[in-house]
Amino acid sequence: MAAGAHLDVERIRADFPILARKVNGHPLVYLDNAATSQKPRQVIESLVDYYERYNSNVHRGVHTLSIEATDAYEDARGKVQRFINAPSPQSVIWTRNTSESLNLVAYAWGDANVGPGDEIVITAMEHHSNIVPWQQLAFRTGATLKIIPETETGRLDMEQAAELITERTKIVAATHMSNVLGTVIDVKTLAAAAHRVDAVMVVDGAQSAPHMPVDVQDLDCDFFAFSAHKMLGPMGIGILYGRPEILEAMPAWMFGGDMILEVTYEDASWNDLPYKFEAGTPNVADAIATGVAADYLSALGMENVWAHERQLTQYALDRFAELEPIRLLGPREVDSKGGVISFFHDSIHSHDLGTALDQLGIAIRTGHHCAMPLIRSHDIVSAARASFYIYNTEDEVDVLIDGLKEADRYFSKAGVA
Ligand code: 7TS
Repeated sequence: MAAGAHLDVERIRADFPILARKVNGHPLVYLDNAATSQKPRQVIESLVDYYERYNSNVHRGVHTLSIEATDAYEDARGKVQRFINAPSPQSVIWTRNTSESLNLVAYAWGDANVGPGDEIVITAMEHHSNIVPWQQLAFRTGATLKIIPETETGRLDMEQAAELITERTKIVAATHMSNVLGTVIDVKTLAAAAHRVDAVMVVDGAQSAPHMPVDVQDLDCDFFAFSAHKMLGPMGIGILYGRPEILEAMPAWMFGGDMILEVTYEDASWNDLPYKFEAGTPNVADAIATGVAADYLSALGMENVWAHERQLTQYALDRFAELEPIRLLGPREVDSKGGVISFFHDSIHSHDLGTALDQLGIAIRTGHHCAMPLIRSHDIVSAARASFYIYNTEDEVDVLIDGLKEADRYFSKAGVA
């Protein structure tokens, strides 16, 4: 491990089969981690192991395979509980992804507690998944959506936040880290403001849980949503943490097998937490593999993961300064941002930049990043984005910068830029 290094990146890279791949004749440089992360062999093997050795339905079998599957499924819940320091396994609900977790809160808690004249406060940095469920809740209930603005330097305007969170506020919903700007939001302070007016605090942790230490009890949030696929786990599985007493009081949302206690033709009653919110056969294999992913990250140490990414981001920010026609979105200082750098070229469309980089084996994301209001507020329609993870290196940042210089030269010669 190199001096000053927080992670043994070479060793980590050896765990990720896909990183050995070539794309368009070049070694893959995967810088689209905010969209989804790659998966280590341990996670892939866990999926194969489940289907080869103990695939079975859970919570209903007396046979060995079902008992093994149930034990592993619940064991994984415990791993995720420890990963975010949730107070109990019952407060950890498996969903499909962050989007479903947020919809669950909007429907189950929102429909029961929000009415005409109430206010829902979100931020100007939200992914559509943390805008539209609240907008729809507002339409259904007659509530109003309020937006905490971004400052000139790409941070959240906390003074405005203090003014917008009032006695009328029922829900404050904020991303912990912006998927476009990389800005880390002080959700702990927002939670305190929400609680002063008896509102609930919902945190979209899709971009934070994979990259930094998260302690939901320390944040004092009421709900925390994230996706396994952005933290080395499989697609199709997500997590909703809910404060236990709120989950107890919250009505069920989806109905069906496993979530019931007793059913007659006249009525039905609900199972205990967390099963009340897990209707139907769950995604057992992917839950177990999520536990493996959480273990993988915990073994590295989330402090080290965060330090590695910030170091890499600082390096990238310094190197981006060499690129004249390219402008950055979001804070320029790593003390207030994580490993996401969004940028745009004065005269080359981000899709063209993305395609040019792909020719060199470099994977970035381009477009509106599912955050149209945020992108538009910067008077652009599209941006390019590089986002880092545990296996990325300074050499890869160099490849990106060289690639951008090459694209700039190419399009300039073609008379486009
Ligand atoms: N919230 C944030 C902050 C996100 O970045 C994303 C996904 C989601 C919610 C939704 O997660 P899902 O697992 O339910 O889809 N963000 C991105 C992205 O930035 N590029 O692709 C997906």
